[in-house]
Amino acid sequence: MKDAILAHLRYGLGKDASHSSVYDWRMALSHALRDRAVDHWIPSTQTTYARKAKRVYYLSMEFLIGRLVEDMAANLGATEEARAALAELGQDFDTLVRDEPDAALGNGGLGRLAACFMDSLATLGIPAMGYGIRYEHGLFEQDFVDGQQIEKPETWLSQKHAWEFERPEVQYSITFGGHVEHHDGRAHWHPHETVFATAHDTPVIGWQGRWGNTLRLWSAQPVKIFDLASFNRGDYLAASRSEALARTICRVLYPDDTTETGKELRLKQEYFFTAASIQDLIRRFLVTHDDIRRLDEAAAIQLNDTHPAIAGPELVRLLVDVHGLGMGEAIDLARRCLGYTNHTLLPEALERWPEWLFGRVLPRHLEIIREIEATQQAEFAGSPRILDHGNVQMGELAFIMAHKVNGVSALHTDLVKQTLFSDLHRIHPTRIINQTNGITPRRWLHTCNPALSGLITGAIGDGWVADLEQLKALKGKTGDAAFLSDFMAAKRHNKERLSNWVQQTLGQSIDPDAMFDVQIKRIHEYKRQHMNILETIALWNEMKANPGAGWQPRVKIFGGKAAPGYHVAKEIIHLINDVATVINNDPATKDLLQIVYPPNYNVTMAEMLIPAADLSEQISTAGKEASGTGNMKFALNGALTIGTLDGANVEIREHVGAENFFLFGLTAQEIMEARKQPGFARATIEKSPRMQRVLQQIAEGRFSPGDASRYHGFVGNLWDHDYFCVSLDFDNYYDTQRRADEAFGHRDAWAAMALTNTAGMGWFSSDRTIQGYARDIWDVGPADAKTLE
Ligand code: DL6
Repeated sequence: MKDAILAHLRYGLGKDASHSSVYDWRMALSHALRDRAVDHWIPSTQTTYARKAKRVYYLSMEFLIGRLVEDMAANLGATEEARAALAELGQDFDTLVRDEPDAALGNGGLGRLAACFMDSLATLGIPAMGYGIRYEHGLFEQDFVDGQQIEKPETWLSQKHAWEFERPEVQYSITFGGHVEHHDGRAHWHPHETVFATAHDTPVIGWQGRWGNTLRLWSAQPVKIFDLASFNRGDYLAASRSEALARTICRVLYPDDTTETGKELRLKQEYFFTAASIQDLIRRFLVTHDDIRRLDEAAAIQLNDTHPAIAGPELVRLLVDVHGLGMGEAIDLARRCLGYTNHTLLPEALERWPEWLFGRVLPRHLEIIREIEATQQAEFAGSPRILDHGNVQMGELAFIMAHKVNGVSALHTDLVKQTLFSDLHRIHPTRIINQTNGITPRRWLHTCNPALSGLITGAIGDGWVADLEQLKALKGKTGDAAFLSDFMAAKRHNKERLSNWVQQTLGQSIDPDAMFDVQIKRIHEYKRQHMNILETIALWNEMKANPGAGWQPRVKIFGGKAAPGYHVAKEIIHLINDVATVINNDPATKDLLQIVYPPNYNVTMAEMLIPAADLSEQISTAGKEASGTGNMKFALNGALTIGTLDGANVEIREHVGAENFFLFGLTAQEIMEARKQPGFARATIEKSPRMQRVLQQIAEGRFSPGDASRYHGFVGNLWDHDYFCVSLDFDNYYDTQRRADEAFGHRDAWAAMALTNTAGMGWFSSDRTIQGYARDIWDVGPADAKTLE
């Protein structure tokens, strides 16, 4: 390892050890690790080709991979070796780990799920490729100025990405616009614009290097660097038009995971990476097979939400226009290859494109969608339409073109059947299935929480890392006082680590003995960060009114970004920061209640916050959070959940036991009923003096001195509208928080509950989820049984 690092430093970076920066050392270490990754990766690819094994193609607009050094070293079993080699060279492994940019190629849960799935696919030895976009700028960087979010461009590619291999030879033409002619019995698409998609491959190595898969991200290149004739005429803009389009397509990740942007560029991004991926997988198929009609035997294509739903029409287009299949036959074959995962019921997140826009960008695909529509209507008269009121509905398209459609938690899947796709479900009653989400135990326990993972390994061996259900063995330890004490010592260690970081980065001092109560996720009204901050104010009021009541000290920790155009979410951020300024500086309560909101929440921050949490806030309006995966990470790391019966909370509660979960709030059914009552919020708030008082304080400017009207709109909306039903759950939430306070006061009982959470979370490994997809959707298995021995 030491020699490899030095060789990369010298020959890869042209540096000698005495003049190398942290960046140089990190690159050298990464490349030394990447060499080892390649030694697992290439044989895996060779085996897949040799056995003509079926591959999974996971198409996703987002892969929220975060930093990779630690992950790669851990999966290769090389962490200690790397640490020791660096120490001999006078370098510190952890410093290099911290130097790596956090690759934020995703918005939140959907993108992080894709990253966890890649880890599990490799660990299980299932041949797979993740396909996505190599964004030049990932999710924006968040800063707070006077308590308000400002967005700055993220720049992870300003340094070289250490892990990737550029593949200039793997390049496809992607075309847009123009018109279609029909002659010689065929369609001829004459596009107006073309860019090249070029592959960049990152190896993804499973636990203990058993298997290696590929994350292939596409970047766009101009078809000609510039048009010399236009340039010579002095028309400089025209000269670089192709270059401009290419640069724009991969420039940014859209910072919004719930609302349709309506932007032509977004449609082009979606088509760009999907078309490149489909061409690529067909080319690969034809290396080992000669009959395209058997594509489904070798390729399972999974659509991560509707963003790549154009894969259906694109595959049909290639099968018909290039490979000469009949339309009906092509549609059937495409459907056998495709699966679609739905991740949300929120109507604003369901993609639809105006037909005129869609037809302008993808004229041939619009024709094909009409054919798909006609075939569906011929077979199932009255079926819901893909083309509806002048829109192309991507949810319906994805559903109709997939042989399986899955939801991401049991409750979500039921709601998909009952609400979103109820008519399609009636027509295709076996198509919708559930695959409850999961998380990779490698990153979300083994690597992010060495204190706890070391303790667990000491007690039950390290088999749990690849077989998380082995954590069940810890249930036998819930009565073992010595083990519980070690378990809480690990938590304490993580809380101290976080407290030190908060002190260093925010200059705020927090007490590691207080309860660390954490809500980290995108800021959204349905996730109800505003209910949390209203409850914080109510608690503060009570603490001031009854100073001698023996209050349990708390640190309320928030983290999360708001979509730049989402006004209310930004207002919630401002309110949290305003409330923090007042409460954190109140001498009467500052030792009892602190609010911490570090800016720029990302995967790396999650890796530090989650192991340090005592209480996990999963408080969405029931029926709105499709699954959640943060909820799983917290419980696995020994936090108790305060939560509603929403998404995967329902299943987490079943696995850890109702007595180890702080449940509150209305059910999804009750929420739907309650909303039907006009004026429900006002009537409820009028009966809650506690909530009334909090709203009054906010409205009077208690937290915005000098700008009393700052939150009038926000408060008015809660009184008169409250679509996300904060009013209906507020008092129950407050009371449940006090139950949590009480429970935290009994440290031994709390420790046993926390350990029961860790012990009960084995089922939520993404390995289990991927086995479910492999069995129920993809019909694939490991290419080489030996890799799993
Ligand atoms: O399935 C992953 C993740 C779920 O855990 C979250 O509950 C859900 O909100 C999220 N959905 C999206 C939707 N984006 N779009 N479109 O990110 O998926």
